[in-house]
Amino acid sequence: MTIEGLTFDRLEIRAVAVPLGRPVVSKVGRFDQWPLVLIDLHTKEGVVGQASLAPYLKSSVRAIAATLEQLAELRRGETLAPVEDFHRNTGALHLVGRAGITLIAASGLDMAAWDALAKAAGLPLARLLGGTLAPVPAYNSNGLWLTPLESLAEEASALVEEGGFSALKLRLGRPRLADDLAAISAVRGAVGEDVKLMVDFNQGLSFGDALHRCQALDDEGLYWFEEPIRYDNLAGAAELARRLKTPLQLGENFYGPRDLATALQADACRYVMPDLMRIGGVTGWQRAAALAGAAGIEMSSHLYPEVSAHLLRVTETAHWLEWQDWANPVLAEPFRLENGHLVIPETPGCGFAWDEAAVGRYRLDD
Ligand code: SMN
Ligand code: MG
Repeated sequence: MTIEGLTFDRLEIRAVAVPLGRPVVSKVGRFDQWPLVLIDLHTKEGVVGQASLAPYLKSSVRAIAATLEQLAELRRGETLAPVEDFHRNTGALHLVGRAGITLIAASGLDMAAWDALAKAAGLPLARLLGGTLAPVPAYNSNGLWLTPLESLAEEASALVEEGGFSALKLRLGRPRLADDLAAISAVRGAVGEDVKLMVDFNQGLSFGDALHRCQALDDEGLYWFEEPIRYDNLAGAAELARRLKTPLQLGENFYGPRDLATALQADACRYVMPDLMRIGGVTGWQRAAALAGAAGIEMSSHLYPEVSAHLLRVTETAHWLEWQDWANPVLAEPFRLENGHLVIPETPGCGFAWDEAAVGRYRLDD
């Protein structure tokens, strides 16, 4: 099969809500289940490109699916060309905005199209993009939410054990500084000084509280401070970045590579961590990676570990993969972890397929 030969036929969109091993308890909400929109992009040649979107909220599933359908209608019968399609898809929806659901739907289609191209080429995506499949350094982000302090030590040890991890993410921003300090000390006591601790405030603090809280935590040896304040307050982030020693991390809410450029121009952060659903899928990631690379800023991933792993292999300033096992319940063969690294399978495309029986079990009503 030649990769020029793929023709967009139709999209199959199914929504599931999978159980979470550890419920997400964070400043962006509490989630016991994790909704996923599964995209199967069928081509006339029989290759099927697959991707998923994680909209956090079940109530957003319908709007995303409707937008995907609308874009599919425009692409039907055309040759798959994700870079060109990305512009046409976002352009088709710009009257309702270039971010939000426009970009989420375009990102989903883009990831599915790249998966199809890589499958047609018979190559894992990282290879198609010019890289190799070496294991990708990951931190475990599967727990350490804003849950009772007493549970954190045992959970931290279990999280390290899950894949021989050398780095974990802990959520902070409890009402009292003393409780954030107690959370850090519980985790440190359990896993020791050598395990890196990324901490995430999930935009939960006002600027003044963030300055006070982060200054008080600045000598705790934390690896990064993630999103202390609202993601769109870049001037505030820049001020925090100037006044703190611990590197500031932003990026899961960048809508498109231009948001990353704007954050770098504002000196708003030391590190970046785009999310494939918002940065613009594979196409958007590669542009973001070029900007981060040119600026010498290290780039990590947010969610979507199976696809992000491929992209980190071709990212000049690749940093850390955020590992979450949340999609595992619907994957036929979940990716393996080895010594704190995610192992990319030697399979064409992104290397995953749906477990159809599980999809049936977790399916949300249409
Ligand atoms: C996060 C991700 C998904 C749900 C809640 C919180 C978090 C992260 O910001 O960086 O993992
Ligand atoms: Mg975060």
